[in-house]
Amino acid sequence: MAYETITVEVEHYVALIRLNRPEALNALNAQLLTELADAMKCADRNEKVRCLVITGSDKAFAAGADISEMAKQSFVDMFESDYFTPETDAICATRKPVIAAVAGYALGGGCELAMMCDFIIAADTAKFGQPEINLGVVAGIGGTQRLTRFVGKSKAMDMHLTGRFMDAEEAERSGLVSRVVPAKKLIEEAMAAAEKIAAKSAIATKVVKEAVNRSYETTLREGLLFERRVFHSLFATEDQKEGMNAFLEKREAQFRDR
Ligand code: CO8
Repeated sequence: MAYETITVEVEHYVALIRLNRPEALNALNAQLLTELADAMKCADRNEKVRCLVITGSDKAFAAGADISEMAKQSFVDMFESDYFTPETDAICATRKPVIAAVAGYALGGGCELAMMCDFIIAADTAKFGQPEINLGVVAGIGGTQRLTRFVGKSKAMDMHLTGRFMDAEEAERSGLVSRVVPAKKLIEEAMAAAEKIAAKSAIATKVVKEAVNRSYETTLREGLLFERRVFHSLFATEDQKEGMNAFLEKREAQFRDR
């Protein structure tokens, strides 16, 4: 598929996907989400990719779903098309680790897209918000659920009910982002983190992702059992032998994803 609203570069086993609709501050329309879902599926299958980074521009990661595309839709249009569900399901189904590198606005669907990633690295210019309330609607691709899990009920209610924006410092303090870096260094830092992940055993990184995400879906007892079983199962891999032998032999591990 040829892309018009995103760009994809693969370097050092990392796929860097840039949202690229500068005229609309990277607002998410059907075309962009279809292309993004396709690019992520391709990256998941591509042996030259071991980690993904999604980013936007200096001004906006994404300023939300495209309001001009949504404005005329009726309930029946939204319901029958199941607007954005197949695309966001595909994005969330990516098994390789995905980092969101956020500068500028991450609003509405943009904030929700960032939260679909495995973790968020924010530039000091980042601004997060769920301002759908100002449009007479609510978040529709995960904001009420994921933001609440990230920052707790009180702050999530505040963000969704007032529509106010959260700056990078508050986002880090609240647990929404894993780290804040100077805007000029955002891509460098995100790529360095991605390359670090790309050097690990790909089996182990996929298992980490499954196990951490499982913590959102299940009870503590079931989650602990799941973790114990996947921990046990990793002892069937060559990468476990390599990782532990490399430590004992005081050398870098060379993982082969077996
Ligand atoms: N949709 C469409 N176009 C947009 C959007 C958007 N979300 N955001 C910005 N743009 C466009 C503007 O219309 C403008 O276009 P033009 O130059 O042609 O007039 C251009 O981008 C630049 O924007 P501004 O001139 O407004 O730039 P400012 O720097 O003055 O302001 C803001 C930047 C504060 C980000 C402002 O643009 C803004 O408030 N944008 C809207 C933010 C918003 O409300 N986002 C939530 C959208 S709703 C949503 O995301 C729901 C998600 C769930 C969907 C689920 C479906 C099932």
